Amino acid sequence: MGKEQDENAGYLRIQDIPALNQSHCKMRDPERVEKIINEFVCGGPERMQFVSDFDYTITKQRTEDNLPVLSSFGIFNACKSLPTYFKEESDKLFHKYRPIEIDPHMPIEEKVQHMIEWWTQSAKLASGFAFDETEIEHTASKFKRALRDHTHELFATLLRLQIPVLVFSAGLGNSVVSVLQQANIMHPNVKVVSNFLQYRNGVLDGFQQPMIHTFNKNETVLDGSEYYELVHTRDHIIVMGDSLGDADMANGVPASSHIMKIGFLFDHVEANMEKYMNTFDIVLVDDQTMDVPRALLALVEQRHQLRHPHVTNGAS
Ligand code: MG7
Ligand code: MG
Repeated sequence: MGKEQDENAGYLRIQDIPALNQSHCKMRDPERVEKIINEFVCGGPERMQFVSDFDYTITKQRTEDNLPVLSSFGIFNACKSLPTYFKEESDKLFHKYRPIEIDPHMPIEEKVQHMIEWWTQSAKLASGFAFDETEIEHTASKFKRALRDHTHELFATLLRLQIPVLVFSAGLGNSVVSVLQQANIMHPNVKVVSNFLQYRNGVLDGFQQPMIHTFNKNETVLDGSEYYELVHTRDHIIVMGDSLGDADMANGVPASSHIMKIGFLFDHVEANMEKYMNTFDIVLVDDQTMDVPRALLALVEQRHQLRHPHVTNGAS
């Protein structure tokens, strides 16, 4: 009887979810957020998937000691054995193309051409010399300290609930995997889709296909893949990112899906606020933790345990 009552305990309210009532947690449409949470909770973990950006989403935008956090490409560029011209040329490309990437006025279609050029030239630059990947591991080991607070707990919950996790990065996959591995969160339910180094005859030969750049970073590039097969029936999706383009990562999933988009905003808060509010369902201002996504999953897990006490909680 008690169980039945709990199960019908009714609609969850935003005001009863402390993580969503923090002053830095902003929502354009709290009713919509509330509705999606209730869909998630009713559907249970088996309908959920989790999609996250890596750079400055899994890693922090700001660390306590204010030490800069390198991006996944940055970790590669910091490797000591790279040819001297590499860093110079790579910086030149960055200074040419980065302003285009974030230009608020240029239309996306026009940007795409430039981004393809950037990633292509970067791949060419990373070609024709020997490179030992353990160097990436060495640099990456310093950046496991830069993961958002409670990232371990988040990934442990996702594993416990067997929710597939896609870490989607237009950066360098080798660095992403290395950081996740060294932080012990590269669990079997975690898949990294990104740009990985390619070798030919023992020397570096750019990146493997398909190229993942800022504007094709969405589930359409997964079409027909093994991962797509795994997740295409999971229509309850949490998407997390720190850039506006990250909100599109779930494009390509069926239109009937329920998607909760969480955006981490840190730089130029005032100038960016309106766009972030219009793009993400939840905007977290200078939040260097995983507490909000964890709170959502905790609600899903609680209701799931009430329904299936024998499945998820062997101890009780
Ligand atoms: N980004 C894209 N490319 C490069 C590169 O070759 N070097 C460096 N340092 N950064 C690059 O995490 C993805 C982000 O990395 C940047 C080809 C872009 O700004 C992209 O959004
Ligand atoms: Mg990012």
